[in-house]
Amino acid sequence: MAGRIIQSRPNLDPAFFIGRGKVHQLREQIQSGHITLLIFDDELTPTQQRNLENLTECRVIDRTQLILAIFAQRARTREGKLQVELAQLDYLRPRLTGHGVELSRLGGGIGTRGPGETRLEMDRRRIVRRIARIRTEMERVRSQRELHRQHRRDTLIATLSLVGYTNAGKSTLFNALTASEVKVSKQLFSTLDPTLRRILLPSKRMALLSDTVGFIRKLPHTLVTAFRATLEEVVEADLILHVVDRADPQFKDHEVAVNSVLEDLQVKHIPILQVYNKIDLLEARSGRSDSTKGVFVSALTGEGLKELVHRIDALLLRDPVVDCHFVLPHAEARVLSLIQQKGRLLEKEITADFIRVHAQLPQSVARQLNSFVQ
Ligand SMILES: Nc1nc2c(ncn2[C@@H]2O[C@H](COP(=O)(O)OP(=O)(O)OP(=O)(O)O)[C@@H](O)[C@H]2O)c(=O)[nH]1
Ligand SMILES: [Mg+2]
Repeated sequence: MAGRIIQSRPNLDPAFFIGRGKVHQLREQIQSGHITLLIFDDELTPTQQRNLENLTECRVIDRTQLILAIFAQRARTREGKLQVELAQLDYLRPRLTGHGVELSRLGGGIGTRGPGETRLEMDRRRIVRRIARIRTEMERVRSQRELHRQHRRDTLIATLSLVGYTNAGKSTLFNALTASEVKVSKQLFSTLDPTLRRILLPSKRMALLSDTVGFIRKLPHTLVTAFRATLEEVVEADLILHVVDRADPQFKDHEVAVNSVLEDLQVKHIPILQVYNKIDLLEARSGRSDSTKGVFVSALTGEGLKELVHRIDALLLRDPVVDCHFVLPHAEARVLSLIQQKGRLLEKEITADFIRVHAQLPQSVARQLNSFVQ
Protein backbone atom coordinates (compact mmCIF):
# COMPACT_ATOMS: atom_id res chain seq x y z
CA MET A 1 0.00 0.00 0.00
CA ALA A 2 1.17 3.52 -0.76
CA GLY A 3 -0.25 6.88 0.15
CA ARG A 4 0.61 10.53 0.07
CA ILE A 5 0.21 13.19 2.70
CA ILE A 6 0.54 16.92 2.17
CA GLN A 7 0.64 19.43 4.97
CA SER A 8 0.59 23.21 4.56
CA ARG A 9 2.27 25.06 7.38
CA PRO A 10 3.47 28.63 7.74
CA ASN A 11 6.78 27.31 9.04
CA LEU A 12 8.55 24.01 9.50
CA ASP A 13 8.71 22.30 12.85
CA PRO A 14 12.40 22.25 13.80
CA ALA A 15 12.10 18.91 15.54
CA PHE A 16 9.76 17.01 13.24
CA PHE A 17 9.55 19.00 9.99
CA ILE A 18 5.76 18.45 9.97
CA GLY A 19 3.45 19.29 12.86
CA ARG A 20 3.46 17.07 15.89
CA GLY A 21 -0.23 16.29 15.60
CA LYS A 22 0.47 15.13 12.07
CA VAL A 23 3.28 12.88 13.26
CA HIS A 24 0.93 11.11 15.65
CA GLN A 25 -1.67 10.76 12.94
CA LEU A 26 1.02 9.32 10.66
CA ARG A 27 2.05 6.85 13.31
CA GLU A 28 -1.45 5.45 13.43
CA GLN A 29 -1.69 5.22 9.66
CA ILE A 30 1.65 3.45 9.54
CA GLN A 31 0.53 0.86 12.03
CA SER A 32 -2.85 0.20 10.49
CA GLY A 33 -1.58 0.24 6.91
CA HIS A 34 1.60 -1.78 7.54
CA ILE A 35 3.69 1.02 6.08
CA THR A 36 7.42 0.28 6.02
CA LEU A 37 8.88 3.45 4.59
CA LEU A 38 8.24 7.19 4.80
CA ILE A 39 9.68 9.38 2.08
CA PHE A 40 9.80 13.16 2.52
CA ASP A 41 9.95 15.17 -0.70
CA ASP A 42 12.27 17.68 0.89
CA GLU A 43 15.45 17.77 2.88
CA LEU A 44 15.28 16.76 6.54
CA THR A 45 17.85 17.68 9.14
CA PRO A 46 19.52 14.73 10.83
CA THR A 47 17.58 15.53 14.00
CA GLN A 48 14.24 15.67 12.24
CA GLN A 49 14.89 12.38 10.57
CA ARG A 50 15.87 10.69 13.81
CA ASN A 51 12.92 12.14 15.73
CA LEU A 52 10.49 11.05 13.04
CA GLU A 53 11.87 7.54 13.02
CA ASN A 54 11.71 7.25 16.77
CA LEU A 55 8.17 8.47 17.02
CA THR A 56 6.67 6.68 14.03
CA GLU A 57 8.79 3.54 14.44
CA CYS A 58 9.13 3.55 10.67
CA ARG A 59 12.08 4.04 8.40
CA VAL A 60 12.31 7.62 7.16
CA ILE A 61 14.23 8.88 4.16
CA ASP A 62 14.32 12.33 2.62
CA ARG A 63 14.51 13.58 -0.94
CA THR A 64 18.30 13.68 -1.01
CA GLN A 65 18.59 10.16 0.29
CA LEU A 66 16.09 8.81 -2.19
CA ILE A 67 17.88 10.44 -5.10
CA LEU A 68 21.20 9.11 -3.82
CA ALA A 69 19.81 5.59 -3.68
CA ILE A 70 18.60 5.95 -7.27
CA PHE A 71 22.00 7.20 -8.38
CA ALA A 72 23.68 4.33 -6.54
CA GLN A 73 21.65 1.83 -8.48
CA ARG A 74 22.13 3.71 -11.69
CA ALA A 75 25.85 4.50 -11.72
CA ARG A 76 27.48 2.22 -14.24
CA THR A 77 31.12 3.08 -14.35
CA ARG A 78 33.54 2.39 -11.52
CA GLU A 79 34.22 6.10 -11.16
CA GLY A 80 30.52 6.86 -11.12
CA LYS A 81 29.91 4.31 -8.39
CA LEU A 82 32.73 5.73 -6.29
CA GLN A 83 31.46 9.25 -6.78
CA VAL A 84 27.99 8.27 -5.59
CA GLU A 85 29.35 6.39 -2.62
CA LEU A 86 31.32 9.46 -1.67
CA ALA A 87 28.16 11.57 -1.78
CA GLN A 88 26.41 8.96 0.35
CA LEU A 89 29.14 9.02 2.96
CA ASP A 90 29.11 12.82 3.00
CA TYR A 91 25.39 12.68 3.56
CA LEU A 92 25.78 10.08 6.25
CA ARG A 93 28.50 11.76 8.28
CA PRO A 94 26.41 14.38 10.09
CA ARG A 95 23.70 11.80 10.63
CA LEU A 96 25.75 9.49 12.76
CA THR A 97 24.61 9.06 16.28
CA GLY A 98 27.06 7.82 18.87
CA HIS A 99 26.23 4.23 18.03
CA GLY A 100 27.05 4.12 14.39
CA VAL A 101 24.50 3.66 11.69
CA GLU A 102 23.33 1.09 9.23
CA LEU A 103 25.00 1.91 5.99
CA SER A 104 22.61 -0.38 4.19
CA ARG A 105 19.84 2.13 4.60
CA LEU A 106 21.56 4.29 2.05
CA GLY A 107 22.08 1.58 -0.45
CA GLY A 108 19.85 -0.32 -2.80
CA GLY A 109 16.93 -1.73 -0.92
CA ILE A 110 14.54 1.15 -0.69
CA GLY A 111 11.29 0.00 0.78
CA THR A 112 12.00 -3.14 2.66
CA ARG A 113 14.80 -4.39 4.76
CA GLY A 114 15.13 -7.71 3.06
CA PRO A 115 16.61 -10.57 5.00
CA GLY A 116 19.60 -10.71 2.66
CA GLU A 117 20.49 -7.09 3.11
CA THR A 118 23.84 -6.60 4.74
CA ARG A 119 23.88 -4.31 7.71
CA LEU A 120 27.19 -2.64 8.04
CA GLU A 121 27.74 -0.89 11.26
CA MET A 122 30.06 1.98 10.68
CA ASP A 123 31.41 4.51 13.04
CA ARG A 124 32.85 7.87 12.17
CA ARG A 125 36.40 6.69 12.00
CA ARG A 126 35.58 3.96 9.57
CA ILE A 127 33.71 6.41 7.38
CA VAL A 128 36.63 8.79 7.29
CA ARG A 129 38.91 5.90 6.35
CA ARG A 130 36.53 4.76 3.65
CA ILE A 131 36.37 8.27 2.19
CA ALA A 132 40.15 8.40 2.02
CA ARG A 133 40.24 5.03 0.29
CA ILE A 134 37.62 6.08 -2.22
CA ARG A 135 39.63 9.16 -3.10
CA THR A 136 42.76 7.11 -3.75
CA GLU A 137 40.79 4.60 -5.77
CA MET A 138 39.27 7.41 -7.81
CA GLU A 139 42.71 8.69 -8.75
CA ARG A 140 43.62 5.24 -9.97
CA VAL A 141 40.39 4.82 -11.92
CA ARG A 142 40.83 8.22 -13.56
CA SER A 143 44.21 7.30 -14.92
CA GLN A 144 42.75 4.10 -16.34
CA ARG A 145 39.96 6.03 -17.96
CA GLU A 146 42.19 7.65 -20.51
CA LEU A 147 43.19 4.19 -21.68
CA HIS A 148 39.57 3.20 -21.84
CA ARG A 149 38.73 6.34 -23.86
CA GLN A 150 41.47 5.54 -26.28
CA HIS A 151 39.97 2.10 -26.73
CA ARG A 152 36.50 3.57 -27.32
CA ARG A 153 37.89 5.92 -29.93
CA ASP A 154 39.36 2.97 -31.76
CA THR A 155 36.24 0.83 -31.89
CA LEU A 156 33.92 1.06 -34.84
CA ILE A 157 30.67 0.93 -32.92
CA ALA A 158 29.15 4.30 -32.11
CA THR A 159 27.36 5.03 -28.85
CA LEU A 160 24.18 7.03 -28.46
CA SER A 161 22.93 8.42 -25.18
CA LEU A 162 19.30 9.14 -24.40
CA VAL A 163 19.00 12.06 -22.03
CA GLY A 164 16.04 14.12 -20.92
CA TYR A 165 13.81 15.29 -18.16
CA THR A 166 12.32 12.61 -15.97
CA ASN A 167 9.19 11.07 -17.51
CA ALA A 168 10.02 12.33 -21.01
CA GLY A 169 9.74 8.79 -22.34
CA LYS A 170 13.42 7.84 -22.61
CA SER A 171 12.94 4.24 -21.52
CA THR A 172 9.88 3.83 -23.72
CA LEU A 173 11.86 5.10 -26.68
CA PHE A 174 14.80 2.91 -25.68
CA ASN A 175 12.47 -0.08 -25.76
CA ALA A 176 10.92 0.92 -29.04
CA LEU A 177 14.31 1.34 -30.69
CA THR A 178 15.88 -1.79 -29.31
CA ALA A 179 12.68 -3.83 -29.06
CA SER A 180 13.68 -4.87 -25.58
CA GLU A 181 12.04 -4.87 -22.23
CA VAL A 182 13.14 -2.23 -19.77
CA LYS A 183 10.92 -1.30 -16.93
CA VAL A 184 8.67 1.57 -17.92
CA SER A 185 6.20 3.09 -15.56
CA LYS A 186 4.27 6.19 -14.77
CA GLN A 187 6.45 6.72 -11.78
CA LEU A 188 9.33 9.10 -11.92
CA PHE A 189 12.78 7.58 -11.97
CA SER A 190 11.58 4.27 -13.27
CA THR A 191 14.97 3.70 -14.81
CA LEU A 192 16.90 1.92 -12.12
CA ASP A 193 18.88 -0.65 -13.99
CA PRO A 194 21.90 -0.15 -16.14
CA THR A 195 20.71 -0.18 -19.69
CA LEU A 196 22.86 -0.45 -22.71
CA ARG A 197 21.67 -2.26 -25.82
CA ARG A 198 22.53 -2.65 -29.43
CA ILE A 199 20.54 -1.10 -32.19
CA LEU A 200 20.73 -1.86 -35.87
CA LEU A 201 20.62 1.21 -38.09
CA PRO A 202 19.27 1.41 -41.67
CA SER A 203 22.86 1.52 -42.93
CA LYS A 204 23.26 -1.88 -41.17
CA ARG A 205 25.76 -0.35 -38.81
CA MET A 206 25.41 -1.32 -35.19
CA ALA A 207 25.32 1.31 -32.49
CA LEU A 208 25.06 1.08 -28.72
CA LEU A 209 22.15 2.92 -27.17
CA SER A 210 22.25 3.87 -23.52
CA ASP A 211 19.32 4.97 -21.40
CA THR A 212 20.05 7.37 -18.55
CA VAL A 213 18.41 8.45 -15.35
CA GLY A 214 16.05 11.40 -15.76
CA PHE A 215 17.01 14.97 -15.06
CA ILE A 216 15.05 16.84 -12.43
CA ARG A 217 14.65 20.35 -11.17
CA LYS A 218 15.48 21.12 -7.57
CA LEU A 219 18.35 18.66 -7.55
CA PRO A 220 19.94 19.14 -4.13
CA HIS A 221 23.18 20.96 -4.83
CA THR A 222 25.16 18.45 -2.81
CA LEU A 223 24.22 15.85 -5.41
CA VAL A 224 25.33 17.60 -8.54
CA THR A 225 28.64 15.74 -8.73
CA ALA A 226 26.98 12.41 -8.04
CA PHE A 227 24.36 13.07 -10.72
CA ARG A 228 27.06 13.83 -13.25
CA ALA A 229 28.69 10.57 -12.35
CA THR A 230 25.60 8.73 -13.59
CA LEU A 231 26.02 10.53 -16.89
CA GLU A 232 29.59 9.69 -17.66
CA GLU A 233 28.75 7.73 -20.73
CA VAL A 234 26.99 10.79 -22.11
CA VAL A 235 30.34 12.53 -22.23
CA GLU A 236 31.70 9.66 -24.30
CA ALA A 237 28.76 9.40 -26.69
CA ASP A 238 28.98 9.94 -30.43
CA LEU A 239 25.49 11.40 -30.44
CA ILE A 240 23.13 12.63 -27.73
CA LEU A 241 19.40 12.18 -28.16
CA HIS A 242 17.61 14.76 -26.04
CA VAL A 243 14.13 13.39 -25.44
CA VAL A 244 11.46 15.98 -24.67
CA ASP A 245 7.88 15.31 -23.58
CA ARG A 246 6.31 17.63 -26.15
CA ALA A 247 2.87 17.12 -24.65
CA ASP A 248 3.92 18.52 -21.28
CA PRO A 249 2.86 22.16 -20.96
CA GLN A 250 6.19 22.84 -19.28
CA PHE A 251 8.27 21.17 -21.96
CA LYS A 252 10.24 24.33 -22.73
CA ASP A 253 11.33 24.74 -19.09
CA HIS A 254 12.37 21.09 -19.02
CA GLU A 255 14.33 21.52 -22.22
CA VAL A 256 16.16 24.51 -20.76
CA ALA A 257 16.90 22.63 -17.53
CA VAL A 258 18.37 19.70 -19.43
CA ASN A 259 20.35 21.98 -21.74
CA SER A 260 21.96 23.70 -18.82
CA VAL A 261 23.09 20.36 -17.38
CA LEU A 262 24.44 19.40 -20.78
CA GLU A 263 26.37 22.65 -20.88
CA ASP A 264 27.88 21.83 -17.51
CA LEU A 265 28.86 18.41 -18.76
CA GLN A 266 30.96 20.02 -21.46
CA VAL A 267 29.64 18.03 -24.35
CA LYS A 268 29.68 20.85 -26.90
CA HIS A 269 31.67 18.75 -29.34
CA ILE A 270 28.97 16.05 -29.43
CA PRO A 271 26.04 16.47 -31.83
CA ILE A 272 22.64 16.63 -30.10
CA LEU A 273 19.39 15.62 -31.74
CA GLN A 274 16.17 16.91 -30.15
CA VAL A 275 13.52 14.19 -30.05
CA TYR A 276 10.05 15.57 -29.40
CA ASN A 277 8.11 12.66 -27.97
CA LYS A 278 4.46 11.90 -27.17
CA ILE A 279 3.11 13.59 -30.28
CA ASP A 280 0.20 11.15 -30.12
CA LEU A 281 -1.09 13.36 -27.33
CA LEU A 282 -0.96 16.53 -29.40
CA GLU A 283 -3.69 17.93 -31.60
CA ALA A 284 -2.94 16.89 -35.14
CA ARG A 285 0.08 18.78 -36.43
CA SER A 286 -0.04 21.40 -33.70
CA GLY A 287 3.30 22.19 -32.15
CA ARG A 288 5.27 20.37 -34.76
CA SER A 289 6.30 23.41 -36.67
CA ASP A 290 7.89 25.19 -33.75
CA SER A 291 11.20 23.54 -34.35
CA THR A 292 12.76 22.37 -37.52
CA LYS A 293 15.89 20.88 -36.02
CA GLY A 294 14.16 18.15 -34.05
CA VAL A 295 12.36 14.93 -34.86
CA PHE A 296 8.76 14.39 -33.76
CA VAL A 297 7.92 10.92 -32.54
CA SER A 298 5.64 8.85 -30.42
CA ALA A 299 7.59 6.16 -28.66
CA LEU A 300 4.26 4.62 -27.75
CA THR A 301 2.66 4.34 -31.21
CA GLY A 302 5.91 4.17 -33.19
CA GLU A 303 5.09 7.25 -35.25
CA GLY A 304 8.21 9.04 -36.49
CA LEU A 305 10.63 6.34 -35.36
CA LYS A 306 11.64 5.49 -38.88
CA GLU A 307 12.63 9.07 -39.54
CA LEU A 308 14.42 9.13 -36.21
CA VAL A 309 16.67 6.18 -37.02
CA HIS A 310 17.48 7.67 -40.42
CA ARG A 311 18.43 10.96 -38.79
CA ILE A 312 20.57 9.08 -36.27
CA ASP A 313 22.23 7.15 -39.05
CA ALA A 314 23.05 10.34 -40.94
CA LEU A 315 24.56 11.97 -37.85
CA LEU A 316 26.93 9.14 -36.96
CA LEU A 317 30.36 9.62 -38.40
CA ARG A 318 32.08 6.65 -36.82
CA ASP A 319 32.80 4.06 -39.49
CA PRO A 320 31.02 6.31 -42.01
CA VAL A 321 28.91 4.94 -44.78
CA VAL A 322 30.54 5.22 -48.19
CA ASP A 323 29.19 4.88 -51.68
CA CYS A 324 30.91 2.06 -53.61
CA HIS A 325 30.98 0.61 -57.08
CA PHE A 326 32.32 -2.91 -57.44
CA VAL A 327 32.89 -5.25 -60.31
CA LEU A 328 32.67 -8.85 -59.19
CA PRO A 329 33.70 -11.87 -61.20
CA HIS A 330 30.91 -14.48 -61.18
CA ALA A 331 33.12 -16.67 -59.07
CA GLU A 332 32.88 -14.07 -56.31
CA ALA A 333 29.10 -13.92 -56.28
CA ARG A 334 29.11 -14.72 -52.56
CA VAL A 335 30.43 -11.21 -51.94
CA LEU A 336 26.91 -10.06 -52.82
CA SER A 337 25.47 -11.63 -49.71
CA LEU A 338 28.16 -9.98 -47.62
CA ILE A 339 27.18 -6.62 -49.10
CA GLN A 340 23.52 -7.23 -48.38
CA GLN A 341 24.23 -8.31 -44.88
CA LYS A 342 26.57 -5.47 -43.96
CA GLY A 343 25.20 -2.62 -46.03
CA ARG A 344 22.72 -1.56 -48.64
CA LEU A 345 22.76 -2.93 -52.14
CA LEU A 346 21.44 -0.16 -54.40
CA GLU A 347 21.96 -1.55 -57.89
CA LYS A 348 23.09 -4.80 -59.40
CA GLU A 349 23.73 -5.45 -63.06
CA ILE A 350 24.64 -8.91 -64.25
CA THR A 351 26.57 -9.11 -67.51
CA ALA A 352 28.09 -12.12 -69.22
CA ASP A 353 31.47 -11.46 -67.60
CA PHE A 354 30.82 -9.60 -64.37
CA ILE A 355 28.38 -8.47 -61.77
CA ARG A 356 28.40 -4.72 -61.38
CA VAL A 357 27.32 -3.50 -57.99
CA HIS A 358 26.47 -0.12 -56.52
CA ALA A 359 26.23 -0.22 -52.74
CA GLN A 360 26.48 1.80 -49.56
CA LEU A 361 28.72 0.21 -47.00
CA PRO A 362 30.39 1.12 -43.74
CA GLN A 363 33.94 2.14 -44.54
CA SER A 364 35.35 -0.82 -42.59
CA VAL A 365 33.48 -3.25 -44.85
CA ALA A 366 34.23 -1.34 -48.03
CA ARG A 367 37.95 -1.60 -47.25
CA GLN A 368 37.74 -5.37 -47.19
CA LEU A 369 36.37 -5.28 -50.72
CA ASN A 370 38.99 -2.90 -52.08
CA SER A 371 40.19 -5.39 -54.65
CA PHE A 372 36.79 -5.33 -56.41
CA VAL A 373 36.64 -1.59 -56.83
CA GLN A 374 36.05 -0.69 -60.43
N1 LIG B 1 1.12 8.94 -24.81
C1 LIG B 1 2.42 8.65 -24.76
N2 LIG B 1 2.97 8.26 -23.60
C2 LIG B 1 4.29 7.97 -23.59
C3 LIG B 1 5.10 8.05 -24.75
N3 LIG B 1 6.36 7.71 -24.42
C4 LIG B 1 6.34 7.42 -23.10
N4 LIG B 1 5.09 7.57 -22.58
C5 LIG B 1 4.67 7.37 -21.19
O1 LIG B 1 5.34 8.29 -20.35
C6 LIG B 1 5.63 7.69 -19.09
C7 LIG B 1 7.10 7.79 -18.77
O2 LIG B 1 7.83 7.02 -19.68
P1 LIG B 1 9.31 6.48 -19.38
O3 LIG B 1 9.79 5.88 -20.67
O4 LIG B 1 9.37 5.67 -18.16
O5 LIG B 1 10.05 7.89 -19.13
P2 LIG B 1 11.59 8.14 -18.75
O6 LIG B 1 12.01 9.38 -19.47
O7 LIG B 1 12.40 6.92 -19.00
O8 LIG B 1 11.47 8.44 -17.20
P3 LIG B 1 12.66 8.36 -16.06
O9 LIG B 1 13.45 7.12 -16.31
O10 LIG B 1 11.87 8.36 -14.83
O11 LIG B 1 13.45 9.61 -16.24
C8 LIG B 1 5.11 6.25 -19.18
O12 LIG B 1 3.83 6.22 -18.62
C9 LIG B 1 5.06 6.00 -20.68
O13 LIG B 1 4.09 5.03 -21.03
C10 LIG B 1 4.47 8.46 -25.99
O14 LIG B 1 5.06 8.57 -27.06
N5 LIG B 1 3.14 8.75 -25.91
MG1 LIG C 1 13.55 5.84 -17.76
